Amino acid sequence: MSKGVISTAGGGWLLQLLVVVLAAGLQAAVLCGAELQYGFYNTSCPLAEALVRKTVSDAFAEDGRVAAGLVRLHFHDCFVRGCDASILIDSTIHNVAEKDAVPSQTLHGYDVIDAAKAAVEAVCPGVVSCADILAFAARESAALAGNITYDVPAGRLDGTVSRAVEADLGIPSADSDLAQLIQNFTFWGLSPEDLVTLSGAHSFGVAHCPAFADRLYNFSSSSQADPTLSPAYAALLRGACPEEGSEGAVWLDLVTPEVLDNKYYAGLVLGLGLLHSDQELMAEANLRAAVEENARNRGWWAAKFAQAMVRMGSIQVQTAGEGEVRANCRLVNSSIFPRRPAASS
Ligand code: HEM
Ligand SMILES: *[C@@H]1O[C@H](CO)[C@@H](O)[C@H](O)[C@H]1NC(C)=O
Ligand SMILES: *[C@@H]1O[C@H](CO)[C@@H](O)[C@H](O)[C@H]1NC(C)=O
Ligand SMILES: *[C@@H]1O[C@H](CO)[C@@H](O)[C@H](O)[C@H]1NC(C)=O
Ligand SMILES: *[C@@H]1O[C@H](CO)[C@@H](O)[C@H](O)[C@H]1NC(C)=O
Ligand SMILES: CC(=O)N[C@H]1CO[C@H](CO)[C@@H](O)[C@@H]1O
Repeated sequence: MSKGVISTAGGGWLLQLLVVVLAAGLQAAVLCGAELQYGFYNTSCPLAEALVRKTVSDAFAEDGRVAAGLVRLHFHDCFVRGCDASILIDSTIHNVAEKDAVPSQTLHGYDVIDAAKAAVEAVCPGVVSCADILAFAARESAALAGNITYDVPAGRLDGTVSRAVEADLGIPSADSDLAQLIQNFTFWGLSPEDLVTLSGAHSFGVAHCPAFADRLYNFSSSSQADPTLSPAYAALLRGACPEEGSEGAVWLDLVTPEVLDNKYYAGLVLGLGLLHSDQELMAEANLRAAVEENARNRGWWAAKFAQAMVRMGSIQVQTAGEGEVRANCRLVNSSIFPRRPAASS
């Protein structure tokens, strides 16, 4: 502590006060703010990430489709109440949970999360949250299906509330136009650029006919199909979904349907976006330029995707306080262990 500062008159005192107030404010922000940490389970459960990796890669070897399922589960988790594993909670006689909402009907991969959780609980019971396991599982999926690797900061707590109506209202629909999509992402602190980057997750996995059939039949008075859809692709899709009520499934990315890569963007440029919400990324000049850049350069997109997944995985996370570490990812208050203590002071 310099004597000079203390003995300086007037402005010096003010300045010092300002510095103290600012520092206190910053410290408060750090303590109250939900900061995730890389290697959060280094000492409390050093095997956690490896066990999730093993479980997901075993499941992937059995059925490669689980990778897309797990990435989508993580997205649906984070876009309702933040990344708190609220999507994993089962409905009860008292409560209809998110997983029974309309946009959740085609979600899958819950069994893989249960298996990963069981493996982790066996070595360190009550320590690793379901929300972190889901974030790790999505990361392993990106590695297995896309050779995209990144570190996942952790420390999320599991929420205790899950309501179907919130998923019905909050998960963006495939019919959304660009303005709605941007609004949705902005609400969660993600940029229009993140919207473009994360939509690249539609480079693997499937969509079922009801998600896009309105683009194929009776689209408008002047056109049977959506004119932004390539006519040849529309014809192909009508074969897969012979009428508006068809239930079949179609790959989201025609070119490399099971690989998480940038071919999705090449498809958008050619009018091969399956969902209206996909093709909408071409509706604005700056975003269209981003699509074209992604289409040209896989590594460039993959690096942005990894960073955007970390940002998505940080949405409204709770690291202390209200949340818990569930023992069973499907059940609230299933742990016999005390809650993680609130951050001190
Ligand atoms: C931009 C807004 C988004 C909309 C409107 C949207 C909508 C949809 C729809 C309608 C489906 C097909 C569901 C079905 O019919 O089975 C789907 C599938 C999928 N979505 Fe999205 N999605 C969006 C963003 C995202 C994001 C940000 C991610 C992840 C980062 C993601 C990952 C996936 C994956 C991996 C699938 C394939 C799932 C599977 O094969 O089971 N989506 N999405
Ligand atoms: C965990 O270990 C890694 C590697 O040594 C380190 O980078 C990271 O900061 C550690 N995290 C915590 C929370 O201790
Ligand atoms: C996976 O990516 C790394 C660089 O991130 C690269 O060196 C490696 O060749 C890639 N592997 C495959 C199978 O594409
Ligand atoms: C399209 O509209 C016409 C006239 O409204 C109707 O008769 C027909 O069933 C519709 N087709 C589909 C596939 O919905
Ligand atoms: C879970 O426990 C918390 C805290 O004890 C309580 O407020 C909440 O109502 C419980 N929720 C359920 C679904 O049991
Ligand atoms: C927060 C937000 O903007 N949510 C919207 C996301 O999109 C759906 C429709 O697709 C709206 O109903 C939500 O309000």
